[in-house]
Amino acid sequence: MKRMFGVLTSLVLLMGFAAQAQASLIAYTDSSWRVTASDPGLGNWNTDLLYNDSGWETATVLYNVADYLPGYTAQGVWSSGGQFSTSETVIWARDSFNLGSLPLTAVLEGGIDDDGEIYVNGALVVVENNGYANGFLVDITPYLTVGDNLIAFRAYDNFPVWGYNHAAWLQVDGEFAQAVPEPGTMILLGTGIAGLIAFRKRLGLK
Ligand SMILES: [Ca+2]
Ligand SMILES: [Ca+2]
Repeated sequence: MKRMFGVLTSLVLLMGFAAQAQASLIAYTDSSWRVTASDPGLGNWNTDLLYNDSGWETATVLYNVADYLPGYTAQGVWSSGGQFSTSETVIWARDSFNLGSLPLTAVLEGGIDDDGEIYVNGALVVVENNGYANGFLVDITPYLTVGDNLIAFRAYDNFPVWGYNHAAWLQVDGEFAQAVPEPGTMILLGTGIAGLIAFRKRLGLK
């Protein structure tokens, strides 16, 4: 009976292992992003990983999103003019991230004060043009690729009635299939398989 329990446990472990997904933070706005308040024009700033953004500045961090939404890693960013600049009311921003494998799911979440567009590897994935600050959440899984990925956005403040309080943040959270089981799981699986073999022998199976 004990052995039977061991076999059942090993089967449950095997099933759990097969279905396991590992949550992972893929990208988020912080001071490492490249930002400019000067219109880059109709270039390839939002489509080309190799676009030369050496003339751009590093993002100015305005606040930690976690101060308002616990659990988030992203930071609210803008150009060096800061959150209340009357001259830098539009920014262009970009960053890249590397994926060793494709995630099972990847969700882009964030907020812009007030509007803008977000691109992932050149694909337009978010269009914000409702005229006020708001958040968004979109599945970007189909747009990702193994290797380097480009994420870029333009954000603009179009609601001066309430002040030029511009800011933007985004975060990409993914779930990956767990490719390598942890050592502890390996031992448990090994024990389970040994138990399964012993159980089959007891039943006269080879
Ligand atoms: Ca908006
Ligand atoms: Ca605003």
